[in-house]
Amino acid sequence: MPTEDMGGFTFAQGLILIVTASMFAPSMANKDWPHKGGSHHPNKIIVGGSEGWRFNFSYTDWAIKNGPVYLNDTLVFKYDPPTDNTTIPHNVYLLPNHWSFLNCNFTGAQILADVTQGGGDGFAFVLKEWKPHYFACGVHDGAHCSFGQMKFFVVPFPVGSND
Ligand SMILES: [Cu+2]
Repeated sequence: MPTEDMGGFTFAQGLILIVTASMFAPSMANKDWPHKGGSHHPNKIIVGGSEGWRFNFSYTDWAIKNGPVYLNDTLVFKYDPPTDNTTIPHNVYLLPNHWSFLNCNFTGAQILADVTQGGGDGFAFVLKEWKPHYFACGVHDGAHCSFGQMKFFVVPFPVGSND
C-alpha cells in the first residue's frame, strides 16, 4: 500500500537525520574535531591531575579545564588504599544516567574499582564507547559524590580519519 510505503520511508529518513545530526554534534562543540594532519594518539589522563581522586575537589571543574577526551583515551584514578585509619578510602563507580549523576543515586551503578585499586599506578579505565560516562565515588552511600564533589562526566569524541 502506498501509505505504508510512505510511512516507512519517512521513518527511515527520520533515522538518517538523527544519526547525521549526532555525528556532527561533536564538531560544533570541539574545534579540534576531527584532528587534522594525523591520527590521534590515545592519551593517558590522570583524573584530577596532581590532586588525584580525593574528597573535596571539583572534578566537574577539572573535567571542563582538562578539555576534550577521545575514544581510546585512558582515565587513571589514583587514590591510596585504606592501609590504616588515617586513609580515607575511595572507589570508582559508573552511574547509569544523567539523573543518577545529578542526584548521586547509585541505583543501577556499576562498580569499576574498589577501595584497593587506586594504589600504585592507579586504576585505568579506557574510554571505549561514544556516550556520556558518569563517574563517581560511591563511598559512604554516595556522600563523597554528594558532599565531596567526587563526580564528573565526559563524552569521548570520535577520532577523525587522516586527511
Ligand atoms: Cu571517595
